[in-house]
Amino acid sequence: MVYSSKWLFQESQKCIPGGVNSPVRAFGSVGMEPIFIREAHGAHICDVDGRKYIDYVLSWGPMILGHAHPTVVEAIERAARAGTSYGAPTELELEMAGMICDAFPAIDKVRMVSSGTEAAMSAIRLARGYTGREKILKFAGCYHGHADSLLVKAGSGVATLGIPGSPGIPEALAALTMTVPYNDIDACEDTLKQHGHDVACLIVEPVAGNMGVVPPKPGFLESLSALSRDYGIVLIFDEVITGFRFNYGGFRSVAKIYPDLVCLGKIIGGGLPVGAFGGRKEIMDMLAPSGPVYQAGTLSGNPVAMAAGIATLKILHDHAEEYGKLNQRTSLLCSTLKKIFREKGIPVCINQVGSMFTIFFTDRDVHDFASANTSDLKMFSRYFQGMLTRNINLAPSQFEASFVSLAHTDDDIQKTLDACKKTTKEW
Ligand code: HOZ
Repeated sequence: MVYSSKWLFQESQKCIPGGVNSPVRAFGSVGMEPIFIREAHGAHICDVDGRKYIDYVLSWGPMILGHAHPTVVEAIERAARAGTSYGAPTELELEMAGMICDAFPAIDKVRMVSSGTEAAMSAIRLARGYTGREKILKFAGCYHGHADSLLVKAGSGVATLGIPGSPGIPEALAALTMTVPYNDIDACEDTLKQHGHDVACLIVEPVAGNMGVVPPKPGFLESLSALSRDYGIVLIFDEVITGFRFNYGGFRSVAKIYPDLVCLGKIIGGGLPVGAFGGRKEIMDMLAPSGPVYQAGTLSGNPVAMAAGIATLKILHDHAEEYGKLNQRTSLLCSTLKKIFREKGIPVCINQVGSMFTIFFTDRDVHDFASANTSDLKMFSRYFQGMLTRNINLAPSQFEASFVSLAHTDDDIQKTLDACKKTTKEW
């Protein structure tokens, strides 16, 4: 029996809240119902209705090699045949930790967890435990997973649903989270002048990806680093999306900045549920069992997930020159998209960093959450629908990033540009 996406969504809503296991997948903000996926290979994803799309969601970032890469699948199969979980340490965890420490100069020690949310949540607890302070500072529109302290003025699904936070988070806890606009170093400085000595950590996406893609202004991250040092604040770079995305390691443009902690996820799991947080030895050694800050997980460092992640990282390491081609291919895609919109007189701001990009339907420069919100969401929906109809699967929300993988070919890029021409022709 072959079920349609429509039928599966109806049935799913009876037993899964909203019919999905993560809100943005419901396609609510783009006025559609979700496509249910049957399988995916390389740059292409197929739904249960028999349609094949060029995929720019890529599982929200992890599939940088493309879907079902044979080497990764083989590593998963081999690991699974040896047992899927032991709840005891393995050699694979050591190998993964070594690879991460080698790739990130700021990371002396790393702890594996099962998601990016868990990584950020644990990093915050560690920063609080290390400093003995309770307040945290984040940037409006940045998203660091859905832990209680972090769902304040958050991006991603929270921005997509247009809500400021979430019921269920104690006010007393939310009050400890302060927010300032992304890229606004003056606002950050002012806030720290008042509260700096009570702030445990400053958490930031070095390239924001959850209010759509927003690059840091020159000097922004360097200034954050200096401010953190002045006030004895733990600086956390959330590289869940950006880690291994632009080059083998962290966001290269800030190579001279050493954050105290780094959160990772997505690519390091090769498509399996993995997160990690790591950093300076002195801070990491505060974690149990070396130190008093408690953090644990039955599936942390899971052998199958480690095998998928290691296989992915090895390929990236051994073909690091491919990053340049990937970033160039994405630049070509974005510059030609810009041209198509310009010729049609449709104002857009396309933010692209390496192989991630977002199209904002605005005549403004998008540099923070307020300017991201100037985008015409109706236009975005219309564009999304037009592209999906033409078999191009983009991130189904204005406040997310789309990604290009190493499996995307020139032909895929050309087909995407043709679809854009056809979509905007009707406008
Ligand atoms: N919030 C995730 C992307 N930033 C979406 C995850 C999902 O729906 O799979």
